[in-house]
Amino acid sequence: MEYKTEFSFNEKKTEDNPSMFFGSTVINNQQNQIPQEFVWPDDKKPSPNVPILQIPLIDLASVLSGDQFLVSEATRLVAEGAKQHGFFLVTNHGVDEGLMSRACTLMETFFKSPTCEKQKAQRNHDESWGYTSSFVGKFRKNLPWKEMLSFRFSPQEKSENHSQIVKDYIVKKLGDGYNNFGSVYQEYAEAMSNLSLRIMELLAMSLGLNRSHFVDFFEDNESILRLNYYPKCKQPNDVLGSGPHCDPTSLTILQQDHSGLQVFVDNQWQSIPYNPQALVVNIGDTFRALTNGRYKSCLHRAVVNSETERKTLVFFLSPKMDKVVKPPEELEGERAYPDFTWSLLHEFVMKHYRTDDNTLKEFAKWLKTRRISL
Ligand SMILES: O=C(O)CCC(=O)C(=O)O
Repeated sequence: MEYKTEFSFNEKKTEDNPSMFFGSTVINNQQNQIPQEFVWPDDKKPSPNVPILQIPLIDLASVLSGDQFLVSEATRLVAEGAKQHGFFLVTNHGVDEGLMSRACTLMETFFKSPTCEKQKAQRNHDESWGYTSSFVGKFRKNLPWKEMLSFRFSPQEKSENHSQIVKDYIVKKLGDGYNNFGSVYQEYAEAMSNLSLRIMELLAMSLGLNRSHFVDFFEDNESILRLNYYPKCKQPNDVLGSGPHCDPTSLTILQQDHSGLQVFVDNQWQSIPYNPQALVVNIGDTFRALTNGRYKSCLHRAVVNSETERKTLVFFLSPKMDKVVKPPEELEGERAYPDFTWSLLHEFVMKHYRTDDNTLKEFAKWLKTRRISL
């Protein structure tokens, strides 16, 4: 099916930062020239050939087997990757292959439906879930060549209210016809939340901490599941699917159907190798702060192409909003960042700051001006 929607542009400045706005630009792939809002400056445009980043490949089954040699080898590899750039791949992760494949295929049901259908789930500008019609964004230029549908997820809410937070949201916004769609992403978010806790065990061991240290911290996580849809583009070398950013969240798990993810390491963009059996994991700023800066969160971006659309499913693990983010005693020493809550960092990146590799430093300054003590 040809990707075709109308083109519109609305904008609204925020009170806090006049250079940020919430607008909506919808791509029309039939136009010969792509709209100027999507064209990135020359120094930020993607280069066609970038080297492939060497990143650790972790066989999670071997870690769960408890074999001491395999566990220590895996923790060594994870620590190495986490200190260099924060990226690694996991295989044998235990997430059902059928579920992963349904979750990827079903994205088309939504993203290829008419704009008015998708806009039933339109994201509110102060929330991080809902549909962003290509290009409802906070910025008036350098727009990302993509559409997104995001859901809040919390295992806690499920057990407390017997609700299915992802499914309930989908059916409420899009109607009963989306029952199956809702069940799939509910199940997918639960699987990714469980997987993220297994990866947290590995990360804790790699830092010499008690295996359950971060599981206890994240078991009532308030996370986001995001579906990214990158249409084909006639000028792929002028645009970016996702602009350079560091994830402000704690841990990111990404499933992709084609390559396109790049990371800025050793002063150059390098691409994450595409491995259909593997999920890509990366550390975000909140986890960086939890390790007192020992583990890195790294600038990354997504490129698009003219041949195929690309779909990615991304689970962003975050702690419960009001939990204090503070490194454990074992990792203390000179503090790299002040204590904070995810709720405050979330407010900062939603309202005041476009995330980059300085987010935590700028956030620390902002916290001082707010004189917030936790
Ligand atoms: O889709 C990708 O490859 C990257 C996605 C990403 O970085 C994001 O959604 O924040």
